[in-house]
Amino acid sequence: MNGAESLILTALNCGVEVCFANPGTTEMPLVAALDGAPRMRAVLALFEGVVTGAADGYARMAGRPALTLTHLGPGFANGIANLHNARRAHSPIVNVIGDHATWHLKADAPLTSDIESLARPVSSWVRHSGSAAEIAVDTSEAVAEAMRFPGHTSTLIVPADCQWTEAGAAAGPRPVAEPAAAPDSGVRAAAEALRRDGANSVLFMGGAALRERGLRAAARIAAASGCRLMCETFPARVERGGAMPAVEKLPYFPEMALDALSKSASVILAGACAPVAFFGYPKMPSSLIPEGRNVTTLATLEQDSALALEALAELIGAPKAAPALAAKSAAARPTGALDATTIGAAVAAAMPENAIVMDEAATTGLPFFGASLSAPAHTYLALTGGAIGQGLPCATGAAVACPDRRVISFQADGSGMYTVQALWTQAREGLNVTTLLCNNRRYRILQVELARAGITEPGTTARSLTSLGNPNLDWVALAKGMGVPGVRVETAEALARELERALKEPGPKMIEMLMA
Ligand SMILES: Cc1ncc(C[n+]2csc(CCOP(=O)(O)OP(=O)(O)O)c2C)c(N)n1
Repeated sequence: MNGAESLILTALNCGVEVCFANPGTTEMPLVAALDGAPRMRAVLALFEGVVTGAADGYARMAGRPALTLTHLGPGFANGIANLHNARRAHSPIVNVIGDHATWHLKADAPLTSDIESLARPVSSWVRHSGSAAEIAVDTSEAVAEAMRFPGHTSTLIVPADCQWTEAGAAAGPRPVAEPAAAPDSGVRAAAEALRRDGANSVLFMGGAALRERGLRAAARIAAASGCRLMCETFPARVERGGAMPAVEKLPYFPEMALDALSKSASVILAGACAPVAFFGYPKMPSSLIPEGRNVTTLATLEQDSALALEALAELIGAPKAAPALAAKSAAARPTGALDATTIGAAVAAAMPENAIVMDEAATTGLPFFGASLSAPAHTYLALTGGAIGQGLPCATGAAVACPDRRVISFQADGSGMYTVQALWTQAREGLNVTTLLCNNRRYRILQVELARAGITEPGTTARSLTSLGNPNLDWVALAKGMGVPGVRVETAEALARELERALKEPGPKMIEMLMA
């Protein structure tokens, strides 16, 4: 067995079964090793941003890492933006990067670069394998580090000669520590805050608190105390709809977020950091918690927030089961032109049970989260790190992880163009992804930001730099060129009809929503 074979077999031994890849010459032994290991599903993506974004989507849904396989420094660098998003989502990922043969590095061949320096900002663990014999143990450690709660990115750099040289046997998995329990003092302090401030408090949640167990405990706490349930503006994963409790999202713009939190005397953090503004604006604070509020940490992101929420529910004597939600009337089907409100309502009304929604719909996506509360049970994924171009790849990875679930890729046009190649991977792998493309032919958020900065009459250049017209993008044609059938709609009625049809058919589909 050579080093490359020991890497793939060790990864399999550790429960890693998917490799999103865009390889080159320095990864040829690994490609050959994948050829000999059919249990490892190898998925080709035509840009490294798709490779890493797909690994993020896979990890969020599977709860375990995929491998990414990229080529030297430049190939890996193409994938960094989505690794940044994955780091913010705390997704477990194991990056494997080929490097030149050890003895060839000093020749400074054209593709030589400092791979470790590129990897470090997006990896909690980086190792350059020193020999073929070490690769198995290195791989096992990389997987264990990725699985360390709440999830991390490991990067293993493997020189080509270490891959092709004879190695020892593959390694087995290393034990992964359980998440740390939150201290009792935090539970007691949160109970005290709820006793004092009751309905004037907010339970602000992120991470594991937004999964089913945490949300059920949060609903019990809200029933007993009257507190408000809120989540991060861009959560990695939330269970929503069906029997899940009503959780509000903290608004994006700082004025609105400060206003939302100003109504409460206490903010209790569960699996989330204290919220900060996405950007600094003149005369605006970084913190989104208004001054004078009481901030209590029930559980940090690194601690078991679901367990802490259950302990808090017990301590305050909350009802044993989450109260039943008021019966929801079926959402009314919108009619007429397509805007953010009609699109949000139409999507929420058409969603099947157990769907996965990847929301990179940017400004068009805003009303959807509220509307989705009345949809059947589903999983909601957001763009966590603000680096756009994550939606189509993440939806792709989620569909690989969950072949039995329908994935709705709710996608803004400008962001979609960064990693549009993901559609080709969806077609090739036959993935059940329905892309709902919000074609507003502009970078609308940037136009909003210009207006917020007081530039109400942007000049020719500012208008040109925030417009996607001239020429207009034809998304049905783009999708068709990558093997994904598509249709264009211009009304809410047509959207509802096409979405219903697409969700019954196997394989990927593009619905281009031409907005008013
Ligand atoms: C990697 C990266 N590059 C650039 C930006 C800056 N940026 C933020 S939003 C945006 C445009 C978003 O436009 P679109 O996706 O069409 O959504 P819309 O605002 O129209 O709803 C850009 C360029 C970013 N956030 N990330």
